Amino acid sequence: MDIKIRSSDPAVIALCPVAEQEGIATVFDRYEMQQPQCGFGTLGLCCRICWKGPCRVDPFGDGPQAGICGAGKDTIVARNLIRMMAAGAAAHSEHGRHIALAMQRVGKGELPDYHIRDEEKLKSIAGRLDIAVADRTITDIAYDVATKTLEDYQNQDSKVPCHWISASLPAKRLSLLGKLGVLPHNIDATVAQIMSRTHIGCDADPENLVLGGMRGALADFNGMALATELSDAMFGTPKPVVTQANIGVIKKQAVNIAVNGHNPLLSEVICDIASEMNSIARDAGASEGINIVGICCTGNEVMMRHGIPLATNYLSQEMAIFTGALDAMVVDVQCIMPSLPQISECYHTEFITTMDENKMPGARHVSFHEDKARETARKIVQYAIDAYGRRDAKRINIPDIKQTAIVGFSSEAVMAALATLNAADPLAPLVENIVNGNILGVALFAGCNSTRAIQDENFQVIAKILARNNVLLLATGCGAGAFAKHGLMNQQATEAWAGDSLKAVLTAIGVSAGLEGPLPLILHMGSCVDNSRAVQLATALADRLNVDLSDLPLVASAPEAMSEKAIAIASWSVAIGLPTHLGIVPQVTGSAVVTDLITEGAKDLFGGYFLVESDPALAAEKLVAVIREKRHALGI
Ligand code: BF8
Ligand code: SF4
Repeated sequence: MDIKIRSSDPAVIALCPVAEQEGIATVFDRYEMQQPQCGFGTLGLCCRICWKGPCRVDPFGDGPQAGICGAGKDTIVARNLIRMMAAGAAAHSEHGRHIALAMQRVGKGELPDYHIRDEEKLKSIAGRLDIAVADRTITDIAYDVATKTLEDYQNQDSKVPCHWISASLPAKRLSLLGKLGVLPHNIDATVAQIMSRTHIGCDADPENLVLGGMRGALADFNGMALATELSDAMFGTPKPVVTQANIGVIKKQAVNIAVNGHNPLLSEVICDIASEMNSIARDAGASEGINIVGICCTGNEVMMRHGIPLATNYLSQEMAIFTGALDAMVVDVQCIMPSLPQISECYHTEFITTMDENKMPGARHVSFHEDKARETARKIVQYAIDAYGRRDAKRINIPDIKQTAIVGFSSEAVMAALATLNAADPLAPLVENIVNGNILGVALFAGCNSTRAIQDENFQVIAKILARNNVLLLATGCGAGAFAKHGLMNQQATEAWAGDSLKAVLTAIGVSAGLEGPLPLILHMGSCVDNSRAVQLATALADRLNVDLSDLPLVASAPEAMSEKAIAIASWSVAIGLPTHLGIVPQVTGSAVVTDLITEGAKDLFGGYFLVESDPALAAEKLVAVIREKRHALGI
């Protein structure tokens, strides 16, 4: 197998041969075995919505042009697309609900294992939600913040939009979305409505379906915004921290525990307990104690709050086990490959699921509930220590591949860094440098890895070209993981890749903020739910300039988008007005009507639109052109 064409990550290239030698299939082998993938599915033309199906529409016009019920290609493609948006919204919003319910119980004094670690953040959230803070205890404020947040899952008055979206977007954008009828009033109801209107024999109008999907995507934004903000209040708002990324962060002499998934309610407690159990690990022979490493978005969460090193991102999560030195992988929800427990069985690795609604055959299940969080975490860490004793020294193979990364640029951290240049008006230096062209524009990289691209490659190619063109770069999710692993989130990368004027700005801010050098080339804003951080910054900029988000020289890019969550994110990105690049052709091209709707049609409605380009260099050129167009329209 030519591994190079599957991944640009040197750690993957080093470890795939180990898998081959062991006779264990990886995601890259399974990709090969799926070729050729179904053409109807690729075009979005396969419908399995009822048991008369599956039905497929012939894309060349020769065979059937409608399913058995009469649904044509436009209906089928639109229904398939918006069901994916609904699933993404459900996933992010379940995560958010979990955090909100936990915060409500903290407010009631029912969860002694959790606290409000960032009281200032909680108070600022309370202010945004119109909740009084004066002369009140932190727990009372937390209870009210959580309760008001949960109203976004309960409100039945469709004329009253969700609190969080109302508190997060510029007034101009909210007014437009309201006029288009796509402001969600209730996350659960919005998701349920998409499922209902796509049932057989319901909404068949592609435009109406896509607009319904956009409301679902905006519900996704609402769910992720509340998840991010409440997590910050409970676990701390990220600040810049120096750490390392890639598989070389796994240590031979330590009990290595990978936390994989998404929700900080689990990973935060594992980190706390691990630091308390170091001596037990040393007594078991691990001279370096316990080493927690992160994978996927949980990796981003603990990396930005605690500087925990990142082992890898989505597509290479299996590789951590092939090092032979991973003693446990602890997972919660989302983007966890079902192959992992089977691969763990070939090694000494304990694979532990923790959420009762997310079990996997072959895994050890340790049911995690917030009221017994520390006790459960202790049990999990002990399983890892026990597994350490079962390691096979001959199978240990940890490629010494890792890069320094400076991470943790929450919008508060960005504002704090800017405030060192202008305390009275922190946004002023950013605005001035955008207006004078030192910063050409801003690009937010988000989303996953996909086997449809060479892992991490699109991210790197596009980012380097944009940086040369003086575009300020932000990143979240597995995109952020890609940049961290490939050494693009450190100061050396700024020296190597930033255009001259961007470098000067990043250096002025970095030096003044005490980093003794420039800010990193790409600012790490967190996990996937943390895309709301970038929107917060963009909203501040738009308000400051008295324009809408669609007027700003701001673009988004998901060069390796894969999951339903990524589809939801990319869709709300369009809905809030951003030109949004996809490096993977979406499964909609079987319908010219839907394809036009989400590209040209969306531009007329929202200002934002999908820009599909799978060649990364061309994509970068197109994004630079879009940014220049936006500048021109603003007269700057
Ligand atoms: O939420 S970027 S592969 S891990 S979906 Fe998944 Fe995609 Fe990674 Fe995080 Ni986001
Ligand atoms: Fe076929 Fe219509 Fe059923 Fe879809 S809903 S599977 S197109 S009959």
